[in-house]
Amino acid sequence: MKPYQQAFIEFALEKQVLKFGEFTLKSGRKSPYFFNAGLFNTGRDLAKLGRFYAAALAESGIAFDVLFGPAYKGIPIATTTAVALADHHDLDVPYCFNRKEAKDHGEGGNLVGSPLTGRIMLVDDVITAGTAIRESMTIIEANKAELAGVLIALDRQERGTGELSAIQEVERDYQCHVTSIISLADLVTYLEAQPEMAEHLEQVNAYRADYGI
Ligand code: OMP
Repeated sequence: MKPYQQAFIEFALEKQVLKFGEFTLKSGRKSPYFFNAGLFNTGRDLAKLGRFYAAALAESGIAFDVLFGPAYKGIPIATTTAVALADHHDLDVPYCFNRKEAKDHGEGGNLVGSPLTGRIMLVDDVITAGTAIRESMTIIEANKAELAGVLIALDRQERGTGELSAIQEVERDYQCHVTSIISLADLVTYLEAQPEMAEHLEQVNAYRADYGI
């Protein structure tokens, strides 16, 4: 695990974005942990979050032309990532987001920001079943753009409908790379080094045995 990944786990724990307990996921699965990116909810949090996304993007080496943040949760993520790329990586990258409601006046259309053209890097919080990504693909395809990759904060590394993870299904279906700041494997590595978190580790490992890939 890279130092920025360890720092990201500590940041998520500190902000209670990452919590242990009993949670019911969108899929109906009962999970011993949950990642709620909405709790990165101050200006400083958002600035810091952007730096982690930008670091993971630089690390991935995936070439892209435009950052796309799907409504709603992808919007602040794409914005802060674009700012961090400019401030910390000397990269001035165009970004764009969609609105969920169609607009029939003003500039029209459902996209705001840069045109959605070329190789698109989609940024979002978490992928579990991949539903949100599939919705975004419809928008990207309608604009005749191409999905270069997807960057999320946490890869839960869970099985999707079959033996592959939801993320592996997205990679197969759209021929793109999906990358994350941290994965469940990184979280397990972190927990293994924290003796006071042994109980959480045990529950996460049991969950992983049931639903992991
Ligand atoms: P998909 O759109 O099915 O991939 O699910 C992603 C959504 O799962 C997120 O937008 C959240 O609503 C939710 N989620 C989390 O935010 N964090 C988690 O740790 C787990 C989930 C989830 O319900 O699976």
